[in-house]
Amino acid sequence: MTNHEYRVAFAAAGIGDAEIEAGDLAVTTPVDGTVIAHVATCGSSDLKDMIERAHRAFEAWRMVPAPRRGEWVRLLGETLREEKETLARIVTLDCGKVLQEARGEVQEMIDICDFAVGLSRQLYGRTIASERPGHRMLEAWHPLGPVAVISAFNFPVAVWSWNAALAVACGNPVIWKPSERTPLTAMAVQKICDQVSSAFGDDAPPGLCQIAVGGPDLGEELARNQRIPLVSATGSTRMGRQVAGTVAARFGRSILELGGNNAMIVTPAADLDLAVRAIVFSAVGTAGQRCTSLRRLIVHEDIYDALVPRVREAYRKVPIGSPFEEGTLLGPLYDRDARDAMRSALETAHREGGIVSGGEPALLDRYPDAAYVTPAIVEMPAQSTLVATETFAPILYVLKYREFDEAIALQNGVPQGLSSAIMSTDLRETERFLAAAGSDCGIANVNIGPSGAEIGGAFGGEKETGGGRESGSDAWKSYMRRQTTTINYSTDLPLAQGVTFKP
Ligand code: UN1
Repeated sequence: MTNHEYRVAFAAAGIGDAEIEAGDLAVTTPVDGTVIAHVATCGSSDLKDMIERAHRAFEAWRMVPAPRRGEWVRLLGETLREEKETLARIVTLDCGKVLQEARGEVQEMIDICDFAVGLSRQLYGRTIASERPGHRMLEAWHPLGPVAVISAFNFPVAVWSWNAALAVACGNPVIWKPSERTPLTAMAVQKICDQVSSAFGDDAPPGLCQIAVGGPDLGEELARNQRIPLVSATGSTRMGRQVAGTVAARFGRSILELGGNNAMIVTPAADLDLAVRAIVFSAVGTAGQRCTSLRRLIVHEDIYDALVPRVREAYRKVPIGSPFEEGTLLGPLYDRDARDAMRSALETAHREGGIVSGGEPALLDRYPDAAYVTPAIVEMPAQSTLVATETFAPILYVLKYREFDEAIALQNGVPQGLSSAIMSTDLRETERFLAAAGSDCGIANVNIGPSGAEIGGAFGGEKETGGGRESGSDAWKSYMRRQTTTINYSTDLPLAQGVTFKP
């Protein structure tokens, strides 16, 4: 896109020239590596005002009936449907993912809105049998308070939406600190939220959804602030460790979605055609920059020579190009630092005896300032510290196994525990993979790759991935406080556990 086309895209999203010219934060697009905007960042006192506004919003919003709150989310979903293409183009511009995937990301927002609308009528508590005569027990779920969402550049809008759609339906305002790399997408979403609030009516309080554009200091302030009962953070394990510590020190709650180092086991019973497709999508898609990207391929020795050359061949054919061009499957890495990190990982792999193919810079003539690469496959002699480290790039480490238990041990033998997959048509193998002694990850897939989860399931993982769950299933419970109630409708006061205490 040309400079003029950027402006057209911003204007379509309601972002005026003044908002992209005056600010202190330079925004670079990974598409060609040029600076496309300067946006204003949020100062510390602005953030305090925001938290105050969020509190006032909370006092009003928690009293709005949940199904009515769901109506706000319904309108958000409707508006996103209308704005899907515009927003997808800004996502591509901001983070560099190919347009098809950017559209998928906006679709993921729409899907979670639909889910949360239904949820707004299903915030069920239980009734519980009381051990005392003439007593009734129940539990209710109440709104929690302002929720801070800290998101990463690679899913600049979907992660916010998983949190925000649930939070708002559950009665909580949201303060969003997007990655400082992708503020434009967040600004476009904020316009949509403002539009939704005005269409909704007067019972949408100002400050229901706000964005705080800026660096890690803002995230730290949100983590420290006693008035934010829940911080949901997506990003590196290093960031998560910091946020978790700060939030825990004040007894706040956090949802952490941190690094992944996802593996796929391919057994002799695998459908290899399916395996090749699943591998290429999950290892090369989003230029290997998903938390769920496939990074480790654990292949049985009997099919190793049938599979690995096919994957290598498929890699050679992957169309690399501008993420705006239809047909491109591999767009740029976020920036040249990411490419340097990829190169350094490949050099280490080579030193460790890995056989590296691919991983070279690409399209240097056309985009000298961007960071396009060819996807890399590395046949590794062992699962070294390097393999156990998440490098955010399209690098696929390939390991060989003989016994099934060995494959499971390799799969689980890394510090991260987000997603995992097995390719096999053998029921015994797939069930062992899914059993208690199988995959230790939050997500365990059979005959699909580890990435591209639907919103209906809870999303998140174990160990250094942080343990949080967002999105579907009962993840909503993290956004509410549970209250257990016992009601005595008798004329006596029997005590629990049969205790007698009569003065
Ligand atoms: C992420 O990379 O932070 O399962 C999220 C997936 C997507 C979400 C990825 N639905 O790959």
